Amino acid sequence: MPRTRLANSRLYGFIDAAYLDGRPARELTRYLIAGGVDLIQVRAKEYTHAKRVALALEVIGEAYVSRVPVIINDDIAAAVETGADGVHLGQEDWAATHREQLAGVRIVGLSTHSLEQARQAERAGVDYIGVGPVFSTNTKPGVPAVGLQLITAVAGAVKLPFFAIGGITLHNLGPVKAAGATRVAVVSAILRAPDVQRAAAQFKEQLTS
Ligand code: 3NM
Repeated sequence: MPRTRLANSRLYGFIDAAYLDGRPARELTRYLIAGGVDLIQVRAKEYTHAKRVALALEVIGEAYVSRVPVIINDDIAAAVETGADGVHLGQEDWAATHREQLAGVRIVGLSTHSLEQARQAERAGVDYIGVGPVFSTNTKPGVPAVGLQLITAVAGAVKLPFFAIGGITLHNLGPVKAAGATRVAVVSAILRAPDVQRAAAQFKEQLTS
């Protein structure tokens, strides 16, 4: 994926196994894409590798039609095996990862929770970062919020594309944008919405207007 495409991305959507609630991943993927997400992350923390691969293949099969890139959370082997566009790593996984393991991976994203981590990620040459959790969130319970100040600090100090993440809803998107974010990653406010496509479209509309 060319860097410009990543830079032009605004809305990062998820297929998070914890929020499927029995719904087919393919159908949710279609709704996300119809709503305008620019990237999709497959996040299945509790799944076995085999189950994660199966889920990723469903999402990739659907997203391929629209050429929306699919990123796999944490599981580098799953990203390579499925031909996904990239992998997203947390700080601990990143620290435990040898660079050669990422050789076949086109896009590498990293979660960051401080200005120093964001700067380090930029120096390390990752393709994008997440910055959060901006607000406390049930999707990542027990993790303290970093607040809007960190968004402003990262926006002023880091050139890498960054996605604000964590507790972002249609109601607080205004302040998140005002703090300096042009891109957001959203799990529950889209997947728990009564109409997933509409919720994604509303985020996209607010991010592009
Ligand atoms: N990563 P929701 S916060 C997956 O700060 C994730 O790195 C975070 O889910 C980080 O949109 C988060 O439901 C949860 O709050 C995002």
